Amino acid sequence: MNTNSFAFEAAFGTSRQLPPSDLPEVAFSGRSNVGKSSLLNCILHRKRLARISSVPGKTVTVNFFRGGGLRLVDLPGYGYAKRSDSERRRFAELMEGYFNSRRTIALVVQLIDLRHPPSKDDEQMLAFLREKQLPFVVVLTKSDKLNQGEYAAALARAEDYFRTSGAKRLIPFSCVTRTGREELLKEIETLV
Ligand SMILES: Nc1nc2c(ncn2[C@@H]2O[C@H](COP(=O)(O)OP(=O)(O)OP(=O)(O)O)[C@@H](O)[C@H]2O)c(=O)[nH]1
Ligand SMILES: [Mg+2]
Repeated sequence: MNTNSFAFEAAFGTSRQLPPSDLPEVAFSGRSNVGKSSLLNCILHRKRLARISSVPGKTVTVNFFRGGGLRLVDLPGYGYAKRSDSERRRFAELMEGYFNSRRTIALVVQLIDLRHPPSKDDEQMLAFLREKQLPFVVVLTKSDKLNQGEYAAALARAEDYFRTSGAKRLIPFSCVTRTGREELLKEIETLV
């Protein structure tokens, strides 16, 4: 897959604006600040294609990146406590609208911070993916933040937790060391 061919396509703030899905889509989902936009930049070898921030709640629209016969979809993160009620409602509407609008979702990449057990919101999202029978992989982010011993323990805990989750694959990942990049790209390439 030629990752240089990807370019920003469009951003949508409400689900009604979403155009019909005319390409297989890979959606990146996860808690706010887990590293979705960073991961997109990392796999596409681009520094600032998707905007990132150390402050949670950076991505507030559904963002489409198109290339290689695919569309990569950067979703706003869930579980950010400091959002207003109206923003929270708009987000819920946007996410539900995205997943319920009969799109060709070839794969959901569900991001979970390797350092922490899945949150209530993560569990809800995983249940939703199973219920909708969407194919998904779990990417365990920020693996560079753990030392060897912590890494081994966290991975063992995650393998145990996700064994029965329905995930096709569990991929430890870091956008600092690029761990997991090739494995995730391979998984995406098999879709086209
Ligand atoms: N050390 C380390 N930091 C990371 C990694 N991935 C992301 N980060 C940092 O985590 C913060 C959040 O990253 P984003 O990519 O903006 O997270 P997001 O999931 O897109 O967040 P929202 O847009 O709010 O949903 C930034 O400060 C990143 O630099 C990683 O693999 N390792
Ligand atoms: Mg983001």
